[in-house]
Amino acid sequence: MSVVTSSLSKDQQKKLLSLLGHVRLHLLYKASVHNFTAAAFHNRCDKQGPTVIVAYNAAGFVFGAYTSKDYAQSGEAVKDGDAFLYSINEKENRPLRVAGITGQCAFKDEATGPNYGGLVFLHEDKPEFQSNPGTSFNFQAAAMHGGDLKLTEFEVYRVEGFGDLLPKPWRNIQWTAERKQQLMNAIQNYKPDIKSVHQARVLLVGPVGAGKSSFFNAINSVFRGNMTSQAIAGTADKSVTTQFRTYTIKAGKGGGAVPLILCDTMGLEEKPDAGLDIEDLVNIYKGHVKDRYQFSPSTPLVADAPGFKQQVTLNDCIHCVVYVVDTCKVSLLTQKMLDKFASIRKKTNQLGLPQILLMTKVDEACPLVAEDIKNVYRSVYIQTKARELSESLGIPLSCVLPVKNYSEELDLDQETDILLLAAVQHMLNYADSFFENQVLEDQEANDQLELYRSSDHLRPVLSGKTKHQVA
Ligand SMILES: Nc1nc2c(ncn2[C@@H]2O[C@H](COP(=O)(O)OP(=O)(O)O)[C@@H](O)[C@H]2O)c(=O)[nH]1
Ligand SMILES: [Mg+2]
Repeated sequence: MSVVTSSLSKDQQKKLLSLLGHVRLHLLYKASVHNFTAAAFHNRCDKQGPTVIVAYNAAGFVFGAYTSKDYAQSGEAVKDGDAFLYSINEKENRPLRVAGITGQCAFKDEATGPNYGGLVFLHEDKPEFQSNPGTSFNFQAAAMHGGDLKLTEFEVYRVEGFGDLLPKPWRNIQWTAERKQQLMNAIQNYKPDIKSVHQARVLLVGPVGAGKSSFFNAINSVFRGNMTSQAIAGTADKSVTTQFRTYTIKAGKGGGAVPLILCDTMGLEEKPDAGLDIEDLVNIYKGHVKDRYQFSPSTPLVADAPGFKQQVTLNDCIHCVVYVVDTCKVSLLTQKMLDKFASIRKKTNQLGLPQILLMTKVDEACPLVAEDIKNVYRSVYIQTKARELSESLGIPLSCVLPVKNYSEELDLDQETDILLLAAVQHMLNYADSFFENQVLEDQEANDQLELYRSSDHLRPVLSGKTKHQVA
């Protein structure tokens, strides 16, 4: 009996796995061997759990669809927040990944070939597919398959290993009481590199309900040694937080302030006139927004309003931006929300602010993590979601930090604390890199002044910046 082998090259397989995470692919069906018919496909691929379709055309495209659901010829439209279309191209290092249109089904589970709306395979039992961008999935036909609608090969693989634990964690964490104490000491004794700055100011940005307020509460609880809920957390659809709040953290009851200020904002909403406004955000970055300023999405803060702080120093500015995303909702982030993130990232990059991505609710997202938080860096699911977020938001994986905030618990837990504290330490390290840049910029500005003093040329205008003031 001949063995059916995969047509994927090593490079193609690597790229495909980069979309799926730490999984195994088991070839179920190969059309050139088993026939290009819907019946042959269903015979081998029904009720197999998560699968990925790999289609090939003569134009050199390798593309297809992933679904976490079964094919079962039920006649139903199947919803699957995890489903996506993809395309791998030799010339592109990064595969194209297209998430489904919100509210639309991933595929029609019928006796036909796999029908993902945008891509319909084995149409009329022929080695062909139909391309309908805009149905269930939005994509550019040229980038997906190059417009060549004939299939040279068509394979389906079972995706195995989701829900597994990695043999080795992808980040090493010491889960000991000593480590917790070490992290607490390091954070409490933190000193910004610039003498005039007293503490790192970290801004939390993200959709409503992502866990921004809960993160502050959790960190505050860790330092207090008991559960606190100073920032109001909630579950309402619309932003519960509508004020700009800056929170200081005390080390123990009546203890000194930890050199970290966490700033909590109104949530991001996808509609243009709702949620945090980008102009307001820039004013926050520059330190112009006063504590307890009441946001109004339809009327952003203007320079002469009472909530606007005129005189600002580097102390008032944001030193590190933390995007907060609910791990359970990673696959459900809409294009509009991703666009909002992209425009915020662009602005934040322009201002030279370091950025971190916090993935909250890892306990809700993965039962293995709910069972034991120490599994956070061993859960295949969490790793996959971290990669997915890093890809879709364009943030390096090294800046993605999964955490669990306290939500229903009455008592603190050492391991949860360590994960939270490690995230804070990262934020302080990133704030440091911002301070380093400020020192360098100042130095450059001074050097430039010196240069012009010692010559007869006109003095340059130094972008209107005074020392330690951000334009
Ligand atoms: N299980 C779990 N629930 C969380 C976590 N973080 C936040 N929550 C819950 O999610 C809901 C929204 O959180 P909130 O902090 O108000 O989100 P915000 O709108 O970003 O400030 C609340 O009910 C929290 O208790 C987490 O890490 N794990
Ligand atoms: Mg909030």
